[in-house]
Amino acid sequence: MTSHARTAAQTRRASLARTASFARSAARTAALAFASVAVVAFTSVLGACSPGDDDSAATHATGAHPEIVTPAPPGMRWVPTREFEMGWDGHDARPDEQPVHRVRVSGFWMDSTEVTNAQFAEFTEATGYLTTAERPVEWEELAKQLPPGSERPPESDLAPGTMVFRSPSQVEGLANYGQWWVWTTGASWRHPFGPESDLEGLHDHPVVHVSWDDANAYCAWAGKRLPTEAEWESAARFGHDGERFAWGHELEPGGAHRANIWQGEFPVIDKGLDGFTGVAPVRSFPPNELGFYEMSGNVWEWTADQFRLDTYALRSEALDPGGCCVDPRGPDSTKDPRNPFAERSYVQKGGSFLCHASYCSSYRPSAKMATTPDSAMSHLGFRAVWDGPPPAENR
Ligand SMILES: [Ca+2]
Repeated sequence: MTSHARTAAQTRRASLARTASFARSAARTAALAFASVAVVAFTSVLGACSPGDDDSAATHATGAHPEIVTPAPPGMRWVPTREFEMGWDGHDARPDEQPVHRVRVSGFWMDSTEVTNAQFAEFTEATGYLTTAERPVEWEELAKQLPPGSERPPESDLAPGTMVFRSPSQVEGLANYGQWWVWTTGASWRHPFGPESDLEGLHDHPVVHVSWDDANAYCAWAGKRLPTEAEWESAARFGHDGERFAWGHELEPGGAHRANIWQGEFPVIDKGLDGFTGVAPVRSFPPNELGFYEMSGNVWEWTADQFRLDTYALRSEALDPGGCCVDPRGPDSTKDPRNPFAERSYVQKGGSFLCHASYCSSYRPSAKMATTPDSAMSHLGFRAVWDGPPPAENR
């Protein structure tokens, strides 16, 4: 076994170790611990709406009654009900993006930015919540996610930790992601680069190293939820339906960088020509027409939908010719070749600062990844949706 192969095996084992912690964490988090907290927090959020918050959709007074303020939490934007072609069939489309099919997505509120470290800190300070990466793994749970007869990994692999991106000096091909993803004991959202790192200067960065379970726990506390993939894509594509990128057909229109992605040789050299190597603060790039920032690049964002490679094929087969799928949700079960033993795997959207055309052009709005609900990584965050009433002009 080569050193790279050993690295990959260790990485995989550690990744599966995180997978196994899901059942425990799910039992301890969103469904139970925060249901009551959410009510209190949500009331607080509503109370925070004020005309002085110039970044909030909540400040949008109606034209007819300027004294009436839309009761949305701060920092959220409205996505109107609309139809669009979901998916992509261009030259770089992957099987899970096809076939393109028409969907109708009802209006909804969504965070204008990825949830930041400062916002996530409010949640943990209010609740004492520990993320998946901050808790040790129970071998009994891990074993359920592994092939029968799997040996117990060493204790070091069961200690709290998460997957940290580390740019290698060289790589042997791009198939073995263990060359740049390193299981790091002591890393977490509070210590994003390892146990010696902290959040100094990073409070306006998107929170990372949060699992799907963690994201849902935050959402429950905030009175929100994760977007469906269709909702996310509706917001991301707005104004540019049928185009390759969220801003048009060109990656760098007029030479302008529109997202925090990778320039150079992935994963060895990131030239940072877009202004950033690594995660960028939220609002670093222009928002789209609806006011959403960083819908492409920066960090991947969890959605509520489970993953199947054939989700769109099955959906399209169920439609009449020329039909439209209304408010589609993900499948009821997972079928993820990347995580064959996982009971569940959830879709992520938007791509990250690691995305490069040579490896994954996943900053396209139809592109996606998927991982198990307990996975946490350096480039994975989320934003939330709120099921409140539409702004007055949409009623
Ligand atoms: Ca960059």
